Amino acid sequence: MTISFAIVLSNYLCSLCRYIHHGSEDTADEFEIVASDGNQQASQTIQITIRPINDQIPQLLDGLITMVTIHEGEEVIITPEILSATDVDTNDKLLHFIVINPPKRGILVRHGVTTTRFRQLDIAEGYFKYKHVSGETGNEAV
Ligand SMILES: [Ca+2]
Repeated sequence: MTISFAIVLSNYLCSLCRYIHHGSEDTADEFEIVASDGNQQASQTIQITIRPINDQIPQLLDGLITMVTIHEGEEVIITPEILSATDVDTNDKLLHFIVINPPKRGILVRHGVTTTRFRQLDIAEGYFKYKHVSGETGNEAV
């Protein structure tokens, strides 16, 4: 852990003292100083509480299933093994997904309603599905 702590001394007076957080996800820090008159010393620990901000990008998990096979007219529950993400500064269950390229031969359903937006919690609870609705597909996968 690197802490940037700048002290500018001018005529033995601290005219500019700053604590600069290095951007980690740690929420607490501290440093100790000593005041001295040249003969005696008194020490003090300064504790810093760092309020986290949402500045990290969500990441899709490695090893997700990228192909699912169903029969015509069937539906499949999208499970966490198919779609799951994590974010170091957000509760993973509260992550939102937005479909930017919807399926052409089916619909995405959340809690029984067609949608293009859902939460990871919907996936965890089994409320997000793909449903095939376009009829005959022939022998080729779609
Ligand atoms: Ca984030």
